[in-house]
Amino acid sequence: DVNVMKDVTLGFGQALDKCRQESDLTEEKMEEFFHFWRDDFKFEHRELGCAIQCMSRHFNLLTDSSRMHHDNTEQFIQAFPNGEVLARQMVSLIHGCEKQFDHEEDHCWRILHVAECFKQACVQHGVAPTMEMMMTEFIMEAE
Ligand code: BOM
Repeated sequence: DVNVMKDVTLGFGQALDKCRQESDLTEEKMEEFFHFWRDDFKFEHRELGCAIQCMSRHFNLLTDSSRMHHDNTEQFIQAFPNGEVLARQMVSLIHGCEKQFDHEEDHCWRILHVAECFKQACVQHGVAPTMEMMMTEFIMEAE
């Protein structure tokens, strides 16, 4: 559900700082990772795709061809509270999106398109967290 997705996003977002430099993702292009869920967030910077690739690698969620590693991704999600309720659904949503953009050879662009498609799929399936939830939790974690 939406709460699990909030926790997974914040967990995944922990790798953003580590990946900023190598992906050239400036704070102007994305301040914090949870902005991903803003209604008006634009998926236009290739650097964000590179950053998501780097972040996924950090958690060992990619195969050698920079596609999602299904087992590792399922385990990653299951490690969050109630993660088992979303793990399979998320893997299947991401995989469905990967299939749509498999022709894109540039990994950074492909992953950016997959990420945007994944967000839309989450909204459609009612598992996308609200910005209010994201910000409240983010502030609580910082205190
Ligand atoms: O084909 C490459 C697969 C890349 C997956 C990109 C998925 C979108 C990730 C951005 C949002 C993340 C929120 C939670 C992390 C789930 C693993």
